[in-house]
Amino acid sequence: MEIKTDVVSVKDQKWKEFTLINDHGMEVSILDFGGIITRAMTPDRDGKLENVVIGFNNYEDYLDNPGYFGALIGRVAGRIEKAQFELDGKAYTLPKNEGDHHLHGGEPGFHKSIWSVVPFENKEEVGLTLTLDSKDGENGYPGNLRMTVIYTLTNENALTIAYEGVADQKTVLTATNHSYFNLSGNLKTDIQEHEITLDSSEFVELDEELIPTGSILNVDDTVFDFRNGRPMKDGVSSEFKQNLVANHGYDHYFLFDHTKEVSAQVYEKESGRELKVITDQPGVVMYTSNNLPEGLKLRERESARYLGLCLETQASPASIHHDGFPSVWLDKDEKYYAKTTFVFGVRE
Ligand code: G6D
Repeated sequence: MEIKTDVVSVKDQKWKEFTLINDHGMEVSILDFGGIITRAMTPDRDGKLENVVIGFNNYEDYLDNPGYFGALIGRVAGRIEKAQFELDGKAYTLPKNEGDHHLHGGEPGFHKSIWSVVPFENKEEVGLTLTLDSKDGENGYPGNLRMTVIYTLTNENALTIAYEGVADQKTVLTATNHSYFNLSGNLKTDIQEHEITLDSSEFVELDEELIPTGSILNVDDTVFDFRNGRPMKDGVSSEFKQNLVANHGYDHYFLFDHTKEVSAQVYEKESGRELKVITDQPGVVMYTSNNLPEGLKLRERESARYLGLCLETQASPASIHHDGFPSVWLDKDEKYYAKTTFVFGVRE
């Protein structure tokens, strides 16, 4: 096990990039800026190590990062309708950073903050403990919040992301990581042939602005039924309204049935790579990069639609305005805790 540390100069800033390396050669590189996963090298069925996440070639591009590549997201991942909510009789207004709504914690959010990083290492695992203090009123959110995120890489090629948060006032919080996975290796192909399996029989209906309508729909007899595996391309060709509002793909919160240990699984048959997601979260936003800006300079090529699969495990911001959704409310001094493990394997 090894941790390499590099200093990256970006304009007048100096960021640190930590590369976690296990005994089988798997590598994950993470910045103190936004806790961004810039690269993840995993083996294909022949043992060839290739990158399986979208990342910029030029680190300066993470200053903009319109797709939130690889970043920690918060305080609230997803959209808060009309950028407002009421808490204990007081109205809170957040920045409207996407139309009339608030997306992914606003700017600078978790994804553009410098986190304090402490590496750790033992013979079974290597990792980083990241901490961030978000002040009361930052981006309109109530409460002084102390966030801790622990990235851990094991010799089972598992990357665990554990989140902890506590605030001195009641607030809202659901954090995630916004990596775009592409198991073909070095972005050789897009993700349309990736086979996806989700332990989920329900998903959240969206309106034309991608805002939850308050309805939860059943996946039966739709291309949202991933219980027995389905190629992502089914959502691209579908004429189902929910695929059309997402601009010919998926951008939806799936509620897990919790009938299996593995809540989500992705398989890419050419490389043999398989990704299993094990999480304590009630659901996941699966985004198939339908709106990925084209022409961005990535490590291996220019960006294009459908180049990465986001599996943003989290609770649902719809719970702010509707009953019956996995809650994002956090009481004063209550410990927020979330944990998701991404296990990178191969099928022969
Ligand atoms: C688009 O609608 C999608 C979001 O789900 C995604 O997180 C973002 O791009 C990066 O706004």
